[in-house]
Amino acid sequence: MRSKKSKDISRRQFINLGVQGYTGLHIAKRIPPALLAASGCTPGFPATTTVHGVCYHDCPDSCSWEVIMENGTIKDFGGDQHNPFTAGKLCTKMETFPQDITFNPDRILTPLKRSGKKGEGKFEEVSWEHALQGVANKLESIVAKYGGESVLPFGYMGTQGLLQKGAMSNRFFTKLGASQLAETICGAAVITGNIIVNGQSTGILPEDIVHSRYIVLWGTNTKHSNVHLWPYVLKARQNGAKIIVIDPFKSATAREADWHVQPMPGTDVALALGMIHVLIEEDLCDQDYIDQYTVGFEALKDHVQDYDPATVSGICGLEEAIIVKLAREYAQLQPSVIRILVGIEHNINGGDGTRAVSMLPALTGSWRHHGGGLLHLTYEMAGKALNWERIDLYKQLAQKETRTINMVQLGAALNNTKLDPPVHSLFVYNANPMVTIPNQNLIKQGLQREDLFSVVVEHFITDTALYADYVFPATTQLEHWDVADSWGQIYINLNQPAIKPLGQSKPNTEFFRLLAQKMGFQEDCFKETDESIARSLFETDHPYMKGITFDYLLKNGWARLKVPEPWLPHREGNFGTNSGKCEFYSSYLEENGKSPLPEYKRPAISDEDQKQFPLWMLTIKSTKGFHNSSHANVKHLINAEGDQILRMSVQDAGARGIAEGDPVKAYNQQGEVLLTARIDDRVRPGVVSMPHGYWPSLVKGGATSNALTSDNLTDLGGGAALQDCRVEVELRSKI
Ligand SMILES: Nc1nc2c(c(=O)[nH]1)N[C@H]1C(S)=C(S)[C@@H](COP(=O)(O)OP(=O)(O)OC[C@H]3O[C@@H](n4cnc5c(=O)[nH]c(N)nc54)[C@H](O)[C@@H]3O)O[C@H]1N2
Ligand SMILES: Nc1nc2c(c(=O)[nH]1)N[C@H]1C(S)=C(S)[C@@H](COP(=O)(O)OP(=O)(O)OC[C@H]3O[C@@H](n4cnc5c(=O)[nH]c(N)nc54)[C@H](O)[C@@H]3O)O[C@H]1N2
Ligand code: SF4
Ligand SMILES: [Mo]
Repeated sequence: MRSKKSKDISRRQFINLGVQGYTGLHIAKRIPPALLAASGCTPGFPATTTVHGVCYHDCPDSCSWEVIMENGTIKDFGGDQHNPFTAGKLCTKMETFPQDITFNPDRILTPLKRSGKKGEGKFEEVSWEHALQGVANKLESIVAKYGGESVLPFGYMGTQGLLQKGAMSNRFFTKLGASQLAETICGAAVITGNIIVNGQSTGILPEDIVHSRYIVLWGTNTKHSNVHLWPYVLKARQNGAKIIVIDPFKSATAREADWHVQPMPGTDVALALGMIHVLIEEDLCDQDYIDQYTVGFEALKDHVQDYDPATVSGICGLEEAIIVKLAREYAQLQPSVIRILVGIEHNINGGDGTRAVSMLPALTGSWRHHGGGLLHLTYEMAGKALNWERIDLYKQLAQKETRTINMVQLGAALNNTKLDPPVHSLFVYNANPMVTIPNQNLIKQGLQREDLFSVVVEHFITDTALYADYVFPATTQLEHWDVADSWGQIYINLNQPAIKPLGQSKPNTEFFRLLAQKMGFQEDCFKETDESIARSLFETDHPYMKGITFDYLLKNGWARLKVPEPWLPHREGNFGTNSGKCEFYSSYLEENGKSPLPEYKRPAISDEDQKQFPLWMLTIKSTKGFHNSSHANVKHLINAEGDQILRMSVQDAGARGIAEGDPVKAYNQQGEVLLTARIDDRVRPGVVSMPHGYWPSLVKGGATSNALTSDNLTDLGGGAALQDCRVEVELRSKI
């Protein structure tokens, strides 16, 4: 989530809850002895030691963990009991992380070279020396022939640790003069939308939600995707707060809410503008706050004339009374807070939807109250506090500004022979685009190209790795150093290796260090060790970092940034925009040919397509066991989830003669997916949903969620409009 793109956006200015019990597992008993031996752990260590670490997943919680080592083996593993945010508990899927990932018998432990056809999954084991030389030779010839930009790095948030995510790879690819990747699949549109209005994406602190009295979880499935925020939300409810969920899907969170508002997907912008209409009509705004700290109110007032409750009701499919009630309660029950993550963004109205929603706290003056305002991201805090110059050191290696390719359109880029130069080499690390990027079939077609040289650095033979020419074995979080900030809370963590790398696996950083050597890159920065990079990040005198040193974290694992509290970022304005105010009206967007005020855009679908593919398909992170595509190869988790299911309403199922448990096919121009029908009230008529994360090679039909999604972009930020997806569904025979 926090990534280069978000920093660019701000630069361009546009834009204990009580310990719940230590649930660590007695790992040593469960891990096959052969694998333990492979970890280099030999009995005979003198005492029990605790090694501090942090979860590496792209998740707002960034949980701190403890690895209890005894006699050199992992005795116990679990959430840190002392860290108030982690509160001694990891999420269900991560409690068994050592067995499921680090010690999974399917893990790749040597470099592999393709010996069959692309996609066939046939590889031979080769030495590091052989594999690195093979990659370096090929890379040199590709760069000599087509230039550095013909190489596309595709690294994402498989690990969000600051070292293993990009510290060495960014140096490597910048020196090579490779194409750059726009990391837009997650957060691009919401971050852009919020920054345009409020100048930053940091709102209130997550813990402060306990002070809120009206909590709107807008397009976010807190109970599943932000597990450690949920107890704070429940605490607020104990204190008298009302919990509202706005989501076209009856998510696990929506089921627990006091009120679930279920609009049609992609219509949040209209709903928020409708609420603003009511706030203004009924004189529910905080005019004093508006006068002092905002710009463009009069223009907004005129604009929302078009968004009266009757019109909005037609767009969102909600009764007028719902829109009115939501606006009234939101304004009157203070402190009110809106929690947004990424649910709003993945459609063509994603950026404007976020803009409209992000304006609401300034209109009602919610920012004045402790626990009131917007709860969005937190990465900007660590972004200021850590020695970011060290993370950005790679920029000094740039010889020229190279082109940028949007990750959302990977399939198009791989298949576009007219690109100058075409993509001749792809490096994938910390990502599994065959599962997570829209337009799966186009990506597959690109990866099958015989003239594409592809290298994957991974833990497993993922569906992306199946197509690689070389696969390199990466270490997991138990085996390498890292430093983690967070985009969902304000703790900094140091992750120390608890065990030696299994087999011949190496950290991403080491892979790029070794490849740099082979390529003859001479700069000192390619020799820097992980520990040295980690130490350098703490060379800062920023007040948030007072007392938080590398040595402190070595001993304690984690620390909370020393931010001023109570944290009321916009009690008196202080917005990060050019005007210093909350900008309802954006001159920046106007200058750039976009609408200065947020507006609802009807999806551009022809009548013909609408007839052929009438159902709106949501492909969402609704499983308990998977994290995007991660863990979706772990047998007990797959068994617990079962087959890919399609949720549909009684009406839509009836119209197609489909009964509960029937085998069905969902299809559109992009592809088709085989599913099992689940008929219930989780989606409204006209909308269907399926879970995201399954691997094509592990399911019937060989296709998963992103075989149906398109690579259309969002209105702002170049994000993925992947939830703007239409399908038809039909019964298939039960053979
Ligand atoms: N268990 C688990 N936790 C995770 C992840 C995971 O894969 N599994 N992934 C992590 C990542 S990468 C991220 S970014 C976060 C994301 O965290 P969230 O933002 O909470 O994630 P999503 O599940 O993508 O979307 C949340 C909800 O948005 C709804 N939604 C879809 N379209 C719309 C719309 O147009 N309007 C509205 N109002 N709602 C809509 C969906 O139905 C879904 O229930 O979660 C992180 N945490
Ligand atoms: N249809 C649909 N598509 C979506 C979404 C959706 O809701 N619906 N959500 C989107 C969102 S919000 C996101 S963030 C993206 C996520 O997309 P990805 O970043 O591709 O996420 P993952 O599927 O978790 O894949 C991460 C990979 O990194 C690997 N990995 C982990 N640690 C390391 C390491 O230290 N080294 C190396 N080399 N590899 C490592 C893991 O084994 C895993 O295979 O998916 C997006 N795609
Ligand atoms: S995935 Fe999220 S909730 Fe689960 S352990 Fe990791 S950081 Fe915590
Ligand atoms: Mo994400």
